[in-house]
Formats: sequence, C-alpha cells, structure tokens
Amino acid sequence: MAVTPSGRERQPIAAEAFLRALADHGTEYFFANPGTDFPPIVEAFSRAKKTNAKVPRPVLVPHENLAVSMAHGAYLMTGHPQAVMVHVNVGTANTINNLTNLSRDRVPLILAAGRTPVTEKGSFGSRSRPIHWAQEMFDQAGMLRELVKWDYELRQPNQIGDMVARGMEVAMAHPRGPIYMVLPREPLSAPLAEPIAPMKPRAQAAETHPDPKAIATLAEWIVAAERPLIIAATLPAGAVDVLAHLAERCAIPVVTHNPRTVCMPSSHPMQFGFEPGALLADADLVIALESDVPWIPHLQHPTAGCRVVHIGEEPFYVRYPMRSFPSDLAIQAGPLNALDALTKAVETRLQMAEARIAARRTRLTERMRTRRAQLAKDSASGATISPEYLSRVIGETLGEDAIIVNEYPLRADHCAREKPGTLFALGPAGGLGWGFGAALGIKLAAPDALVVATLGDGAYMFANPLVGHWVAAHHNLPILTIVFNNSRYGAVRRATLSMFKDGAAGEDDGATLADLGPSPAYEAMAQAQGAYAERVEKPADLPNALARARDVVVNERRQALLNVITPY
Ligand SMILES: Cc1ncc(C[n+]2csc(CCOP(=O)(O)OP(=O)(O)O)c2C)c(N)n1
Repeated sequence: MAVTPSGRERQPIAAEAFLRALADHGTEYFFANPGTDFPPIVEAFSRAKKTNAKVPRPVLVPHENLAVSMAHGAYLMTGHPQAVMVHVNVGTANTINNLTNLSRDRVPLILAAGRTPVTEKGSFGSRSRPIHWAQEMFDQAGMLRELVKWDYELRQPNQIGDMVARGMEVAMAHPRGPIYMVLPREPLSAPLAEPIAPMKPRAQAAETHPDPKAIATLAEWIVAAERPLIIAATLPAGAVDVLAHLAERCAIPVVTHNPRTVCMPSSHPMQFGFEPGALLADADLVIALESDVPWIPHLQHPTAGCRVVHIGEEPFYVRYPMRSFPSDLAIQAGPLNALDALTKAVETRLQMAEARIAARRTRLTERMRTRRAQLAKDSASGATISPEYLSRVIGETLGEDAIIVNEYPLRADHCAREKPGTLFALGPAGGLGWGFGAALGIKLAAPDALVVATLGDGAYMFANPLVGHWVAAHHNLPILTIVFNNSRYGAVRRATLSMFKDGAAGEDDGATLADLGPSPAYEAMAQAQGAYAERVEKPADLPNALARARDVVVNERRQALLNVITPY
C-alpha cells in the first residue's frame, strides 16, 4: 500500500471521500467517540475545513450509546440517516444497547467503526500501539450482525463512496434500520487514484401501497362490525390526521399501546388511551396498525370470533423469533397509504352502516365522559407528587409545541399531546439509556424547539448523565430534563411482585435489586455542568418550578434539570 503524502501535494484519501459521500447522501451529523483508528478521519475533517468541502458536522460524544441515541433524535427531525463512528470493537460494543432500540424501532443509522490496523508493519497506518493486537477480532461485525441490515468491511480505498451509497440504500429501504461499516486504518488513510467526485444519491423506493382487494375486504368488515377497535403503536406524522378522520367518521375507538409517537391527538373523541383492556375483550374486529405487540396474550385476548387484521410496512415482524398473534388479514403497506386507501374504501360503503355507527358513537361518547372524569380524578394534586399529576402539569406548562422524549415514566393519558411529532418514546426493545441522548439529538437538529426529556431516575442513570450534561454544555444544546424520581427501579419491583407477591420477595416489598436509595442530589450534578437545576418535592411547588425551568431553557438557552420526587 502506498505511503500517504505528507508534503504540499496532498492526494485525497479515502477518509475524505467517506465524509463527502455521507454529506452527499444527506447526513448532517457525524457523532463520534474516537480512538487510534481515527487519524484519517481527523485529517479528513481538517482538510475539509481548509477547502470548504461539504462534510457532516463532527459531534464529539464521549459515550457511544449516547451517540447512537443522539443520531436517532437527529433522524427524527431531519428524516435523514445520521452517522455514528466509534473506536473498533470496544466502541462498537458500547453501541449495542441503543443499536438494539434503533433496530427494533426500524430507524436507519450509518454506524461505522475503525478496525485495528491489519498490517503489523510496513504500511502507512500499520500497528503502532499494543492494543492493536488485542483489539483485532476474527469477525468484528459478528457481535452486532443480528441487529443491522447489512455490514461490510472496506478493503479497497476506492470503494468507499460506493460502500456509503450501498449502506444508505439498504438502511433506507423499508423497513428501515441500521447498517454497519468496518473501516481499517490503512485503506481509510490510503490515497485515492482519482479526485473525489460528488455523488448523486440513488433513488429510494416510495412507501408501498396496499392490495386493493385486502382493503376492500377490510372496509366490508369495518362496515359490518359492531365493536371495532384500532390499536396503533407508531405512525408517521402525516398519517395522524388520516387516522383521526377515519376513527371519527366510523366511530372507531383507537388505543395506542406501547406508543412511540403521537398516533392520535389527546383530545380526540375516539382517543381511548393506552391500554386495550375492556375494549379488546369486547371487540368483534381488531385492527393492529404498525403495532408489534397489540396486546399481551398472557394477560388479555380478544374473543374467539373476533377478526384480527394487521397493517404495516412489514406486519409480520419477521425478525422477531417468536410472535403468535392471530391474523385473519394482513395488509403490507406504508401506514399512510393504507389509511388513505381504507378511508376511501370505507366512505363508499358507509350508508349501510350509518345507524350502527350513530349508536356506537353514543355509547363511546358516554364511555369517554366516564374516562375523562376518572383521568381528572387520577391526576389531581395530592399529598405528594404523583406521576399522573406530574404528567398533567408537564403537558399544561410546556405547551403544545414542546417536543417530549419519554423514557418511560410519563403517564401519556395525562399529558396532553395534540400535535403529531411532539412526543417520542423508547422503542419496543426497551433498552434503557436512550431518552437523554434522543432529546439532545432532537435539539441539535431542531435548535428552536423546546425539547424535554422525561426520564425515570433509573433511566437517567442508564443514560450516562454526566456525559449527557457535558454534551448539552459543550455543544450548546439547552434541553430540559425532568427526572421522575421514585428512588427505585419501579418496573423491576412491579415485575417481582406480579410473580412473587405471596413469596419471600413480597414480604420484602420487592425491594431487593430495585432500591435506588439513598437517591443522589441529581440537581447538584447537573449544576456542576452549568445547568439550572432544582429539586421539587411539594405538589404546590411543581407548576412554578416547571415554568422557571422552561423559561431558563427558552430565554437563557441554558440546560435545566428538575429532580422531581414522585413516590410510586
Ligand atoms: C439496558 C437495560 N437494562 C435493564 C433493563 C431492565 N429495566 C426495565 S425498567 C427498569 C427500571 C427503570 O427504572 P426507572 O427509570 O427509575 O423507572 P421506574 O421503573 O421506576 O418507573 C429496568 C432496570 C432495561 N430495560 N434496559
């Protein structure tokens, strides 16, 4: 391999072509936690600065897991896959938690890692540190191959542009997901034979359209059903209005189970909350819309005669090893196309069902009245700050445009979200340590938005909060972090008690391995990194504390944290 020039005549190197190709494909940010595999990348960024070449913005993130969730947040705002580059196998290992989240949530990501230098001597970039032997693996990509759609190692420097193009194409093909590129130091630093030419991104396929016959069948079923139910988990912002219209027109209740986005406005008369519960038990038609787990079969199920329909861009979840929901009809299509087609198909058949729909609407209106009265009671202020009360005050104080990233204590029933794109939640794999980074990534890509992370105290710790606050300060990303501090892993305790309430663990109140007390002064840690921070314990203090923190973030553009003590 040629020794790279260090004189005045600088031949382009593969790392420059890598960064240029990423930018040509729309990647705005290059989140990185570097190591000895990075010198060609650093050189390439410096060259780009000198020549004004278009490359992504380098963003140093001193933990790989946080970098991946930041890339997710930035993708949510830009619609473009972002890049994360990490240090060889060890950095790759640190990405795997959030990579699991992105993979199961079908989020595209260009994940790259160096590979220890291949050659022991004789090449520009040959091994120069003891670690370069121990860091080599027989199959570096093997540790995450199940979670990525494609992986490839750079062998020929001239291939780097095509590698980026191929990775992008695969990442963005529906269902989307992460890809992984392995970039050894020698080819990455090698000179290119040709000057770097701009790349034209390849065309992406549009979202798929549904089978008209299947849509007609479903439209017939909807018109004939007495008690239909839609269960949705995640929808693109553009599909929310269409679903809202369909639900309203046909008087179909919508439950968003384990939602990751706003699927229906909170105030919609057919928005029936977040648990299928009694509506599922009663239904004669269930439509699972982009929903990997529409209900929990161990705990609940529809009646034997109930028809079940699955709609989604890949409604079989073929990468889930086991999944056994009944299915009478499967419609493979982008959700917006499916809902559009269904709305039209239903409209032409509705006359037959107007009386039935009217009767159902009356029943559901009454049910909604009862539901709202109960919600109001549950979120009333009490002796301590309940998560329901906290969630309501968050919704009321932060306004309808605030973008909330929830991992996962926010009680969605109580926090009003009217607009699509104003709530994002932890993906279906539930790998903790996602929300803080996702909020930072959203703020990076949407600097004028009020971005709020609602985190359990456990989730906050998983996120590596020292790194998160450092990133917020260093990159000037003023977000508001609200810690729902119950001083425990509530979910772990609940899981224990659900199985062993009458066992020895029940006598201990499920506290073993779930007790996070004594709870540290998180506000002090945030303050140490320049944040405005408060601890809030009394319900009456909450609205003003939240308003103060919001104002600091918005007016002073300074990060803020509220450590809210919520016993639950
Ligand atoms: C990486 C990872 N490790 C462990 C878990 C298991 N887990 C699920 S919920 C939870 C507790 C979270 O605690 P907290 O954020 O305080 O919320 P709470 O359950 O108290 O509402 C744990 C440890 C997980 N989901 N992800």
